[in-house]
Amino acid sequence: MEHKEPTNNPIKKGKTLLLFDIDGTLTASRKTIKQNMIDCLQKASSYEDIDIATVGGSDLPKAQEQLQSSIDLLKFVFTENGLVYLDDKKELHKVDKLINYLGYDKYKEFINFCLKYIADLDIPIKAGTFVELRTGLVNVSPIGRNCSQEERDAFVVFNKEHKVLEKFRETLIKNFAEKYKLEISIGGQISFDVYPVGWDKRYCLQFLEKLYDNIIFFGDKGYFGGNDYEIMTDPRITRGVRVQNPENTIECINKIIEEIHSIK
Ligand code: M1P
Repeated sequence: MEHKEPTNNPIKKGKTLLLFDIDGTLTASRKTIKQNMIDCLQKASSYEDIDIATVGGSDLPKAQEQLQSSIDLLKFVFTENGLVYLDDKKELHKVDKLINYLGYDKYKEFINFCLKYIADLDIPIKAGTFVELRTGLVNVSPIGRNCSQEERDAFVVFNKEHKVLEKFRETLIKNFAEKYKLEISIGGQISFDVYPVGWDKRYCLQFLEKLYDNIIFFGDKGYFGGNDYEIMTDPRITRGVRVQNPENTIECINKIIEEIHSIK
């Protein structure tokens, strides 16, 4: 399969949306936003021709916990890739459900497969909550979402060597991706998200493309297989900006604002 580069078009005069992934882009993984990032977002959103928004795989409670007061600066908060979102009036929208797409029988078959796979896994810690059914996706974690921060950090190190997530994902792709038209994507550190093909972060673009002259997306997982790849390479955005970490995001935001305001 041909791997695409991030979209890279000239910025047009007009209204721009700066659209951010959360984990690894605005915050460290599952951590809360830092004051220097809030200050940077505050400055960006103070320009009349710029709006800011987020799109992430996590659910709304997790996004709210991470974004804290910066949520008030955002025009849109797209969670679960845009299947659940807050609009500019902070009204909640739930667009569709994974369970409507799959139905209970297929869902159960998938979950039973995952739980059997996890039961056979020899990993140092199994903390519980191995499966979290959200509105638009199901999140699967071999260590379990109940793990402590220390256990999470230890899993990251263990996974680097043993590739537990990657091997699990490959097995699920072989067994379910084609059969039920599912995507299985690693967006964080201890889990992966499973959703129908097309319900990735591009899902949110349908609510945005007519509102803005430019959409600039910032994400840390824009490489092929990462959960920012599809949106970062989508022709409906103006530009995809690959960032290394939140500090680097701040530098990239400042550069983009300069570029926007240098357009005659
Ligand atoms: O936003 C990225 C990911 O954040 C969490 O991942 P993890 O707990 O594995 O670090 C999850 O909420 C996941 O669904 C989400 O994609």
